[in-house]
Amino acid sequence: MSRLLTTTPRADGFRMPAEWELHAGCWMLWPERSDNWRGGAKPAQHAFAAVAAAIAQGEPVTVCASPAQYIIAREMLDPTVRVVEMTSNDSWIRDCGPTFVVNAAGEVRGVDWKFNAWGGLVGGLYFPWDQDDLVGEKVVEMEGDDRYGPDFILEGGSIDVDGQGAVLATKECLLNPNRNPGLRQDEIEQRLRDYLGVETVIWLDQGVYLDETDGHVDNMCRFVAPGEVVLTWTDDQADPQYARSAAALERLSVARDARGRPLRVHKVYQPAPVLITAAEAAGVDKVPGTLPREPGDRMAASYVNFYIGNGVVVVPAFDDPMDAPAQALLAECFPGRKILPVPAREILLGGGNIHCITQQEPLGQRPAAIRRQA
Ligand code: KQY
Repeated sequence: MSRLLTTTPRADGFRMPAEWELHAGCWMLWPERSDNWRGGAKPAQHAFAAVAAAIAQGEPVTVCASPAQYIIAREMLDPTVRVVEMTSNDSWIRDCGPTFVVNAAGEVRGVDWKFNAWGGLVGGLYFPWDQDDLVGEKVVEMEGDDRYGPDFILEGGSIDVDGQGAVLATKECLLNPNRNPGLRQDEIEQRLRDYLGVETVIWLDQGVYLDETDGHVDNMCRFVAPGEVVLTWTDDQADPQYARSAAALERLSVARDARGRPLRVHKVYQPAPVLITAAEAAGVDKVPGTLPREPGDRMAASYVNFYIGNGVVVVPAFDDPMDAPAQALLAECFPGRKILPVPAREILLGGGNIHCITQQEPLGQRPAAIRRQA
């Protein structure tokens, strides 16, 4: 039984754990829409299946597929991956799915944010988004967890927590009038405190150049440990990304986390610009109301969009000379985990990357009867 709560996680003693804390599992949505994914989503489906198999090395993975795609997903996904039927508008569960919170006793609850496809009718990426908006509630109900349902638009990729009271976010996204136009910055900060159980909001101005989410922080800068972050970087001052990363570095170098610690910043060099080819663009159906794909468009490629799973870190690979240094850096940041690169161009062509298509569920202390093996 899953109850809708009218209190807040903060008031109830809950907090969002860091992604490196133990998981009960990972949730994904199966891609299929041909106006976002080229070739009827078939290349993306192979990429999603590779991500699911990599994460499944360390924790149970559930992939939600539409009724029309259920059999196909079941066939393409590793047998260790659970497939369940669920309707959605697309496959970005980081953003339309729930954020799980835990308390000191290990109880788990879900926060079911409002979702408007990254801006609704003011620059949003597709219409409608009604089924995506139900995904958070459906996942939390399937897990039998209680849920909070704030009247607040937020995507999971727009925040990143250290589990010890700090959250990273960009003003480009959270203060964008296409998200919560009625709220001031201090009111948005209070929502983050209330629903993530944090104390300190570390604001960056912008995310990655041309990121169609309005600058999600999970593509730009992530915690890798308390007091430690990775930041996407380039030394090329002619690249529009340079000013964005340099401004973020300046901000991070004076920031303190909730426990007063300064942040150690690791620069992760971005790959060379990833441009959509004519053949790739031609494979995407043009539909009014969905962001079009044009040949030569640059996608917001970043290694920072990795998933931290039990025992593994699943990292986007772009067949680029910077792949190996990014993997080496992450291996240093996560000494106890296997670094698993997965070819990610097909995910990037849809507008996001590995972190955007995954959503972790913390282990907590669930009753043994409903606790799957983690
Ligand atoms: O990167 C994400 N978190 C989502 C991107 C959505 C792209 C839709 N075309």
